[in-house]
Amino acid sequence: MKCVVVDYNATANIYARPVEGVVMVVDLDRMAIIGYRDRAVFMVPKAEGTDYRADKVGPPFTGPAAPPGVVVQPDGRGFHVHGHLVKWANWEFHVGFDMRAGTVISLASVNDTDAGGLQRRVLYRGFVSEIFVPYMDPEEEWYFHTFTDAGEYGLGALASQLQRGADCPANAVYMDGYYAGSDGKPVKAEDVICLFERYAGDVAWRHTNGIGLGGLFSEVRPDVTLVVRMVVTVGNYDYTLDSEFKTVGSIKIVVSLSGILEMKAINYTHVDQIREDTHGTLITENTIGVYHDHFVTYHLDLDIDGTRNSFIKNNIVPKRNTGVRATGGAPTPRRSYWTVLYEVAETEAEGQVNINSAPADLLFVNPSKKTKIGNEVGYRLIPTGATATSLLADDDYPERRASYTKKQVWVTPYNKSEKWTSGLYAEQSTGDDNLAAWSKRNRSIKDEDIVLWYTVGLHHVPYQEDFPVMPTISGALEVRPSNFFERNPLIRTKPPENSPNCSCSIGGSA
Ligand SMILES: [Cu+2]
Repeated sequence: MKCVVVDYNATANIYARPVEGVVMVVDLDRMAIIGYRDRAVFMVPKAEGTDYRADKVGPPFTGPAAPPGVVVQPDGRGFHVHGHLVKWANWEFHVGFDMRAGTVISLASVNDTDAGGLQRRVLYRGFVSEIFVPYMDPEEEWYFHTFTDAGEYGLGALASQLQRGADCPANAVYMDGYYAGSDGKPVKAEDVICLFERYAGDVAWRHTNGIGLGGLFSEVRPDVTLVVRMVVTVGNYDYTLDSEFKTVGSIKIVVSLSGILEMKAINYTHVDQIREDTHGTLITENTIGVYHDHFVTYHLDLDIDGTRNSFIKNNIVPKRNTGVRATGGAPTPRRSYWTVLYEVAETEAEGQVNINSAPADLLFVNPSKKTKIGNEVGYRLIPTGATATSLLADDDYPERRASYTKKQVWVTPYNKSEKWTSGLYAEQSTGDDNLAAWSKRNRSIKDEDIVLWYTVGLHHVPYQEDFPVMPTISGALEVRPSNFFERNPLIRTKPPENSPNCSCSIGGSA
């Protein structure tokens, strides 16, 4: 194992004072240093200003302060936990713990009140398969900083004990996790998962009517959601991993990044001194925050209203108005518009999508089930920011291991051995056991039990605000009902009690 050297005698921020230029190789079996190289000498950054603990940054606490808030649920919690089975509003799902994947959501189904209260399956199983974090400095002390966090360390094994009232709000309930320690003995990971209802002041649907039968009125339904959260601290980085269930039938999957940058010592104290590519940003004196990526890849075994699904690309394509009805146009002043071209992905090659290449709605449908008016029952994928893909060369060693990061979307037929996208043994992987390698078989994905692999990706160029600890930044995806229900499933949701926005006139007719 390669080891770098830091000086943490004068600060709790162990990443802030690297002894740059020194790298060692440690034989973990012999517990011996078998290689040592001191390539160059750099200034060790100062300790002052690196600590982020409350008693070191204050008092006085001169930072911005919002007044504290409270969560009030006058009727109590709206969800029930039976063992690991959770029931809330129109959702039922199972919450599990895995030392490699962290939280595992399985058997998620949504209740369809318009279909007589039928419980309809959405997700068979979903979890984080890998977090790949390659750094962009090719130098001797840095080239090997290309982490596969789940495969090397285990997200569940590194899950942090959630801080009550801070990591999760006051109305949260907590779950423990258990796993086998390195000595084979069971390890209890206390309070590593929390569940809470979120009242964020958002609107599920609304409309203000101005004219006609009802006159002037507003109908508003608040959006209340249920969040399942785990925080994983992988060395310097902290990932908050949320699955948010919405009454509209969506599951929003969010990763929020905080923690501490990996820092490189340098002799410069001002950007004017820098002539060469330092592979990062000068974020404080003598300190470079090194460029890197975060690729968080989810394994989502969707079962949309049943096991056999197909992957549909509704390609959004521009059209020229021909001006002639016989060719699909209209004799109007409009010159262009867009329309949707429906495409079924037959095999895995057609299931690989770079979502930034062309506009399309990506759907997972059950071809054997249709709505009353004939649309295929489905869910669509909605990427929400953070859609970066890897820019590394295909023949670069970390990229061979994580070549799937060239595209955000892969769809494969379910195979029980295909769980870990960088391979079962990610650390030793040479790329022959990863998602891209499996997909080379180009199996059929039409009307099969298929799996969506989605990668949330960020190119992280550090900025000074990321020091000494980084404010949270997020990326997400959502899977949302799309012709799954016969209509808006919230249409018969009762407005809140005593709401001024429930079918009450807010003025006279226009
Ligand atoms: Cu980062």
